[in-house]
Parts: sequence; C-alpha cells; structure tokens
Amino acid sequence: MASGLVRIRPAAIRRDRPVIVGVLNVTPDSFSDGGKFTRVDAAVSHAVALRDAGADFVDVGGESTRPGAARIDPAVERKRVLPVLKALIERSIPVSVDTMNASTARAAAEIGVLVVNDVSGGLADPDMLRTVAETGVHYIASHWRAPSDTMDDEAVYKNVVVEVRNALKARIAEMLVWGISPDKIVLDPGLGFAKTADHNWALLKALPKLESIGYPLLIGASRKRFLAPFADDGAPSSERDFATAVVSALAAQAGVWGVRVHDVASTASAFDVWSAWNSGGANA
Ligand code: PMM
Repeated sequence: MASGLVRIRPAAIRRDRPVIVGVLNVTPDSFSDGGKFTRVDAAVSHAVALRDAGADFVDVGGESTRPGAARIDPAVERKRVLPVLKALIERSIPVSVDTMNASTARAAAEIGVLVVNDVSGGLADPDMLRTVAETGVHYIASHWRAPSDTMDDEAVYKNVVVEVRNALKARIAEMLVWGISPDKIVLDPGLGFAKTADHNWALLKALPKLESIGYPLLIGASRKRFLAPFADDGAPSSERDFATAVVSALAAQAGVWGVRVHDVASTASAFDVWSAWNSGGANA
C-alpha cells in the first residue's frame, strides 16, 4: 500500500499534468453509469480499464448523488463498495471511496483505502471530520448545501464565487480544528451540487480565486447537466465526454490539482495536448 500513498499525495503526484480520478459508481441509479457495475467482477474490469487509460486513482461510490436521489442506508452503501474496494486494493489499483458517511469512510480506511471523497465536505455526517482525522486518510471536501433531493432549491446565491470560497474556507477551519493535517486536504467547488449551469460556469471561470484559498483543487464536471447543451438533444450523458475533456484541459490551464471523470481516455488525451502546448515544442 505504500506506493498507493505516494501516488495520491498531492505534492508527489503533480507531474506534468493534473491528477485524473476515474469514476466508478457501483450504484443501481447513478445518472450516467447507474446499474452497469453492480457486480464486483464488472466493477473490477472497469477499474482496470480506467487505470490503463491513465487514471491515477479510481473513485468508488455506492450512493447516487444525482439530482433528486434519496439518501440510502450506510449499511447498503458499505455492502456495495467494500467488496469492490477490497478487490481493487488486492490488485494494487489506487482507490478513493466516495461517501458522505463516516461509518463507510472508517470501514474503507480499515481495509486500506487512503482517500475519502466526501461531496458534503463533512456537512452530511457530524462524525465525518473526526473519522478523517482519526484514520489519517486524505480528504477531498466539496462545497455542498443540502442532500440531492432538495439541493436544487438551494441553488440561490448573491455571488456564487464569493459564497463558495467563503464556505470552503469555513470547512477548512473546521477540518483543522478536528486535527486533519492540511497536507491531506483537497477542495472541490462541487459543480452541480446546489448549483445551476450559470453557477458552475462562474466557478470554473473563477478557479484561480478558489485556488488562492491555498489548497489543491479537484473539479468534477464530467457528464454533468450543464454540459448537455454541447451534445445533441436527448443524447446519452456519455455524449458529454468531449465537452468534459475540453473542460479538463481548460481546468489544467487554470492550475487545478485534479479532475474527476468517467471517460479517462479523452481527458488523458486532452492533457497530452495541453502538455505539448505548454512545452512549446522539443527544440524551442
Ligand atoms: N460529483 C459526483 C459524485 N462525486 N466527487 C467530487 N469530489 N466532485 C464531484 O463533482 C462529484 C463527486 C456526482 O457525479 P457522478 O454521479 O457522475 O459520480
């Protein structure tokens, strides 16, 4: 597992491009890949494909956070994610667990998971920050206002950039009080979580302002609703991968630490082009 730790440590992983986090939803109902990877063997093969396509780690989630989704029992979530996480760790594939539940985060840490990705930034479960501090995992904390079944009602801001920035700073202050090590924290503006398309674009344009908080930034734009206008009407969400890859390249240019995507190959390719652009050519 030591090599896994090195691979996800922010300072160590930043090579010539941002980190690519591959999405693996082992849920029956996620908006883009729901129901496809509920069997452990199917989930493992998909994770291997994500890794081979260039994912630095694979984010395994067992609870859908698509707009309108109801919360599920953490025990059900654990039953979905733990066997998959275990199988991936056995194959030395670096993983994170995508969970809002402290009990799931702790159970994952106990089997060797080194990164917890919490879209609620510790707001959904009062035990989460203590658990993160006690287990010593890396922690990806998103901006969040409410569970998915009511979050669209909370998409009201006077100035979304200022309010998200201030809210993330407040979360950081709380994480530090709980004793979470600052070098284990990654922030995420939580695109689509209590945010309209305009809010998402405002946040993407203002990435440097969010980076100025002083922590690595992860962006999760992949296949989200705000990218639908760039695909045909009614097209499946996988048709948003091209737009996602463009967002990945632009986010790289804006200095993000990482991107969380479903289609790793297109984002890896976008990063290759971005790197070539920034290299200015071999003989320059
Ligand atoms: N979005 C989803 C799930 N997990 N994690 C982070 N850190 N950032 C995100 O934007 C994010 C996330 C929802 O998308 P999915 O259903 O495609 O996984």
